[in-house]
Amino acid sequence: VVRPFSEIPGLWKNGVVNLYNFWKLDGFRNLHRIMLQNFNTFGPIYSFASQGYYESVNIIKPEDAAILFKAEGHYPKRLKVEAWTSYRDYRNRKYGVLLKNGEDWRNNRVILNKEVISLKMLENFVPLLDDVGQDFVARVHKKIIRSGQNKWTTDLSQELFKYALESVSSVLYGERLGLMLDYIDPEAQRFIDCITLMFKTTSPMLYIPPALLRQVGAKVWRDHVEAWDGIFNQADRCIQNIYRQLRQETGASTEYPGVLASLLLLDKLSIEDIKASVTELMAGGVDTTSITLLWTLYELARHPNLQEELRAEVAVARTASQGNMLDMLKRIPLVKGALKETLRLHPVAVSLQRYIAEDIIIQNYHIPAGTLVQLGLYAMGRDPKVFFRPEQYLPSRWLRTETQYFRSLGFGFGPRQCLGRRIAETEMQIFLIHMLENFRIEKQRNLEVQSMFELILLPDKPIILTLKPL
Ligand code: HEM
Ligand code: 2DC
Repeated sequence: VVRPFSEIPGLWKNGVVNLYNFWKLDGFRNLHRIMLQNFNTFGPIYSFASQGYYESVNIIKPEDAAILFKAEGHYPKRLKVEAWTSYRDYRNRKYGVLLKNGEDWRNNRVILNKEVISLKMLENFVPLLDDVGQDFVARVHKKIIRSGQNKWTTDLSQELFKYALESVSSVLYGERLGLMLDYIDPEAQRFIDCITLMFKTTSPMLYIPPALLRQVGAKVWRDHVEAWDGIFNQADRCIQNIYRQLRQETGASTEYPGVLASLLLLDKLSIEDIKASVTELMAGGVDTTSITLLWTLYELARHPNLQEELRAEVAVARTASQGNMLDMLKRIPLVKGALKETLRLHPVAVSLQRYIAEDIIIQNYHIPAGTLVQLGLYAMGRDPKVFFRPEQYLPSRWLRTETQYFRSLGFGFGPRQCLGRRIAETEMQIFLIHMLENFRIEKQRNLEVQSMFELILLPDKPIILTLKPL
């Protein structure tokens, strides 16, 4: 017999006690480990209430994820990040595709899909992203020469932020910001810093309502507003710039003009809607890919033999495709496996969530429509019942040997999955190709890095790597 919702094991009702325990465990930074621990305590399904207003059922099994996503309905809805909607309401700015819901979300998303995530756009994106990749490599070579030691030892995160922002901007605006140069626009650097601050200040507001923090004038709310203001101002500048150029242009150019200009010319979304979503794309395109690349370099440094294997695959692909990058990307399955493996062990998103649109049965419990159900992505990636030897970094597991059914979910699933997925994947693949072709990646002995939660999962200490020319 199916058991009722109320019998799901877990931390029911006492939201205040939960929140207090959470605090004691430094929960704001440990959400991923707390979820893991809860699965160990309660089994593959548990409920969690904090604040009373935010109650969810947590699941971990791929088979259960399949049930969840079949019940997501026509207008899939994630956990609402109140800090983000509060800012927009406060400043009277429109929601973009990230924050919209229902019919409005769907209308916008359908049009954005064609310009941002359709396979057809790859041929437009690849030359732009390849240029940025080549410039990154040239920049590293220069740093190596300047060091006078034939190597460069550094925390690459700032360089990767710039690489990621340059990449996503080149696709969005069809032109370069110039972040691979020695002297960069201080406004661009400020944009990068604002995104980091925006994520960091969001996580406490998952548990303490932003409206309250705003009323008492809390620093975290003020910092959050300052961060989004910086993000919107910089994005506005970029958008205005393209808008002006478009109005001055006469004859139709044959060159691909970028996502923003394409959307403006298409004329199917209002300018305000376009601005809102392009701002979200620009902001969503920095920390996500750069941190995933940093984790990947870290894993390659820890596994020198695997690094050689990947290098060999890239060399063969280069020859076979005769330098055609679009073709080359079809010949690097192990590099793609490495990226999936990175997102398994170091996912950007600790969980995926949906408010389910219909009643479902999971682990023999009845869950009514409207419930917030969370898939613990970090916990699933490390579960020995789901992945054979989960602690091992094995890109080849994605080639054939193991089943992949609802296991590769780093970008989410279905019509509400990551809109930037195609850009992210292509940008990261091209980056790894160029890095493997040019440098050996090494790390210091005894460097053990773990994840910490600042809305997205980040390395808990600087990752110092050494790059040596081949
Ligand atoms: C949504 C992951 C890069 C823009 C999401 C979601 C995840 C995710 C898990 C939620 C999906 C769901 O609920 O099913 C990632 C990862 C990235 C990445 C792992 C890189 C490694 C990017 C980039 C952009 C971007 C580069 C922008 C160019 C967005 C947007 C949404 C989203 C706009 C909201 C889509 C919607 O609600 O319709 N991402 N992302 N992401 N991401 Fe990404
Ligand atoms: C954070 O409990 C933990 O891709 C919460 O590019 C549940 C939750 C809800 C939404 C998730 C968020 C988590 C992590 C960061 C995500 C976000 C949806 C989109 C966002 C996964 C798991 C991200 C990083 C976007 C951000 C774009 C934005 C900056 C404009």
